[in-house]
Amino acid sequence: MWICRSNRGKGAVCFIKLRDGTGSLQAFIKKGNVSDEELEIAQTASRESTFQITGEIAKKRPPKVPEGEPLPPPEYEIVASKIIILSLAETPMPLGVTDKVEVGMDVRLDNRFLDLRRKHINAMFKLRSRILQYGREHLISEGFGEINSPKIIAAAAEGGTNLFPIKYFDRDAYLSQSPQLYKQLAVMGNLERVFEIGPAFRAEKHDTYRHLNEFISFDIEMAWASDEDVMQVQERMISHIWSEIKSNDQSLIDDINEFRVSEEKEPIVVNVPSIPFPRVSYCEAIELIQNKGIEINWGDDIEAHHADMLAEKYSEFYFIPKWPMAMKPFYIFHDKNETSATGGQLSRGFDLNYGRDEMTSGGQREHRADVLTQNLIDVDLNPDDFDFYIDGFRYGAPPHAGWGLGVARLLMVLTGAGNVRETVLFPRDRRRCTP
Ligand code: AMO
Repeated sequence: MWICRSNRGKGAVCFIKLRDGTGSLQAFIKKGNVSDEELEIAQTASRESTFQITGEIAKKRPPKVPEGEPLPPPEYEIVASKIIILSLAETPMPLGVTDKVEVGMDVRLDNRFLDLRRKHINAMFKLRSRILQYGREHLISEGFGEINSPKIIAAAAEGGTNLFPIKYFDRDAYLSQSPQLYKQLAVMGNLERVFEIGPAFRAEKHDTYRHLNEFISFDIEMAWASDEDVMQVQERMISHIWSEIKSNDQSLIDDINEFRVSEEKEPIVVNVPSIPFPRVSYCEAIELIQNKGIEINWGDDIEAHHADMLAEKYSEFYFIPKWPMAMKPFYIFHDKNETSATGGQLSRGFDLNYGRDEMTSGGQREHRADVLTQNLIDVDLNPDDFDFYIDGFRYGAPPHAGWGLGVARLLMVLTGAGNVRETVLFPRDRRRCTP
């Protein structure tokens, strides 16, 4: 166990507070029970040193309580008979584990292994694991199977400008921006419901609280499905994740709240979102933002400061379906038969937002090889670079749909963390590629 509180006691006795992943415990160390050398080690060892302690578990002496008042439940301690020091921690530490930390995010991230020992940070990453576990469980219960697509690729899925080039033997290749093309090819191969949780790389020069250059994308792809079908999969999955966390992981939320309260921040409450989530179509969203007196035109992107206006009405999860085709990638289905006033310019692409922040993009896909080829030409991509992909649609192709969800952003809204760097173990941004 780790020493987490300074040693108390001099002379013949000493108390140390220990912790490991199962909890914390006081050790009572007394001259005579252990050797003089062991007693000295216990009295002088630095915080965060690790020990192996053998001894007997005993009830601690109960605290004094005013007459007539009930005693609190008994507490236990270990009365040590043998102490082995496993590793002495160096001093001073770059940041404290049990004290209030006054250092900035860079120092914390440089020393992430220590930062992680802090209770609320540790809880954050346990919750991250739960999100993935409950998400996986839910999709498997709906008949999805997990796939893994290559991360070394030769063609851009999400536009050619934000690729990280790499040398692949004697040719050029890139780090994958998303599993998009491969999850679709898996569906073309009769794996009708697939999901993937894997890294995506974007060479974007953003420096914001919600962009990283490497992030984990939680993707699905589903045959015989429309945009509406996969939005429903997503809302069921998110609602399941929230409900499982509420039922099973309140202690992790409590650890985060203990810290938030100490920082005078509102504690977080896990409210299971009711389904269906609201749908605010792109056209409605533009109108709503314009009605708030904010300048935005049909065809503009809905940026975070625009979404602030939507968040006044929709503060939690809501979908924004039916984006203009011109704003969506070539693989999205262009709904030319859509008969609204937009003259057939809409697509079956959607986003999921939580308040101001985008969590997901998705949509129904174009499944006709000739239209896909034209779509590539329309956005100045060379169809020859996409032969391996277009070929997948030449021999029968089911209509299909899917989405990609940013895991770090979902954890950010669950835990009230104000920055995705908080929710990624070792974040990668423009300035950071270590540790
Ligand atoms: P998109 O590019 O919108 O769509 O990405 C999907 C989701 O991934 C998250 N995300 C990011 N998170 C952190 N840093 C970034 N730089 C970053 N970029 C994206 C966001 C976003 O909503 N192929 C499509 C998905 C699909 O249609 O299936 C895609 O990748 O939460």
